[in-house]
Amino acid sequence: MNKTMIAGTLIVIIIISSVLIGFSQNWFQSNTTEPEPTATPKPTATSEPTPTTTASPTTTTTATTKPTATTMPTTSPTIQPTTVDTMDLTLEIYGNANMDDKIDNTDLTYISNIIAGSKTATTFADANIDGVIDAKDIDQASAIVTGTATQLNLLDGNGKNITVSLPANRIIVEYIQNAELVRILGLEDQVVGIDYAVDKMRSTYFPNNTGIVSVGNMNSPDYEAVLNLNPDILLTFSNTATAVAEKTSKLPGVDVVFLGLYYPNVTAPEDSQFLQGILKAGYIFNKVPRATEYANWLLNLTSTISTKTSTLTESQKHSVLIYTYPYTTSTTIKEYATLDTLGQVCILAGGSNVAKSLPTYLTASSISIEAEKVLQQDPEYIFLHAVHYTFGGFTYADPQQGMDINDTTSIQSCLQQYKSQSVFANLTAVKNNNVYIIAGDFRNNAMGGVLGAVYMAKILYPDLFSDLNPQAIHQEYITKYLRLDYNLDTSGVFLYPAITVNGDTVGIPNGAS
Ligand SMILES: [Ca+2]
Ligand SMILES: [Ca+2]
Repeated sequence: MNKTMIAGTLIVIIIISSVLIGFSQNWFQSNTTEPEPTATPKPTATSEPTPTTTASPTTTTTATTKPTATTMPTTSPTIQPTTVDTMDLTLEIYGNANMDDKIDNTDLTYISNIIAGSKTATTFADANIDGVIDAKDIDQASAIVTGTATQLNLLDGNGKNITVSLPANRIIVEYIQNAELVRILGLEDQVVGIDYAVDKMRSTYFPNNTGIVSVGNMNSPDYEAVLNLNPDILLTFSNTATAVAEKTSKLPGVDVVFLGLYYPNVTAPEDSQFLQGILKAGYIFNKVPRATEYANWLLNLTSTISTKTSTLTESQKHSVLIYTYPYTTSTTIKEYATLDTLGQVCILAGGSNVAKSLPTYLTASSISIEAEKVLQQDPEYIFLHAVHYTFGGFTYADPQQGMDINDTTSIQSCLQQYKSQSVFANLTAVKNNNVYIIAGDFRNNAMGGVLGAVYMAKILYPDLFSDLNPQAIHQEYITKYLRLDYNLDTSGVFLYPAITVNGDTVGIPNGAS
């Protein structure tokens, strides 16, 4: 073969490999957080765009860095770092020349040393990404440190190079995670637009910002409405490079940013795009101390749980089935696996996922099996994850749960209905009343699965976690980080049946049943 043929062959191999890796890591699935209506036709089944499979070129952009959008399969909890500073995390912002978790004066020195020849150039040393490392990069890194940069060059949650113009004052947010993150960072008054799901929760999240405009469901936003708001930045929750590129092309002058909140990776924080996203948002919005404080709070909680659950032997672990609440009459269920937040939540909380015996457990977000096969798996605990408002623009009426719900009638009746099905009636979990419906918040809020792990750990191992109070942690999140006037003693349906902790009802309002 001549050189051209060899080069051509290599390119074909690289493209095919990229596509295969992409499929194996679900990079092309746009909708995995959403319950997927299957058997019975529902309005959403036809209105949801099918996951795109034509996204191959964009995956090559990740080749220059570590594969950030992936999650590292872990099957057992391991003891984890308690702060950003003590973990092996490289903040993916250009200017972070010494490749640690922040940009500070040590990076300015590092760039000087690279210019002087005493240090080797690093991936993020070229702060202004012009291809050379010189005094201009010191200027840019210095401007980042002082909060005066007019642009920020970074990798997004898919590992793709992006440039954000600063300051980013007018913000549009898509989906719950981004909405809560802007509250955590104190940016709620800068929000000018929201998607369908956040619009449904606007009185909860933005009680004082009445001028916010809904721009429609995030999968097919009203681009004209977006542009009319004259936003600086759109924090998208579309998790594929293709979808982000499409939004970018349709929104000239708007920085479309996927922070990576889709990928919490609570079992391996060093690889968590979610944590990266929080820190990156700190730099984009000039809120670095607050973002770091919040990331540390999450890490500390994760560490508290993993320190205990990592002591459990396999025989001490309770077996767990976790999947989406069955919104349809399908006889197939999709068990969450290691690439999904809830699969990771189960591992962190010390659960032994019954899906682990299935062939694709380590490489899938979820695995479909026939419901009747669950009898063979016979889990000790079942967790059914519910979603109220989808990012496809649909509201599931029942079971009603979440921050904007106080009445347990719907969730109670859904649980009874579930347990009465003949296919499940003989399961150990059903007979022992260990079936729980859990709120969308446990997966889709800005705690990135940590809240779900807190509740699940308490349910599975009440003795091991005797001093852990899920409601206290949940309330701390709402009061200290979301800064909302909201009391879990009187509001919200998050866990059904509720549990009792130190005589207090946890999961539903006091007095509800
Ligand atoms: Ca640094
Ligand atoms: Ca440069």
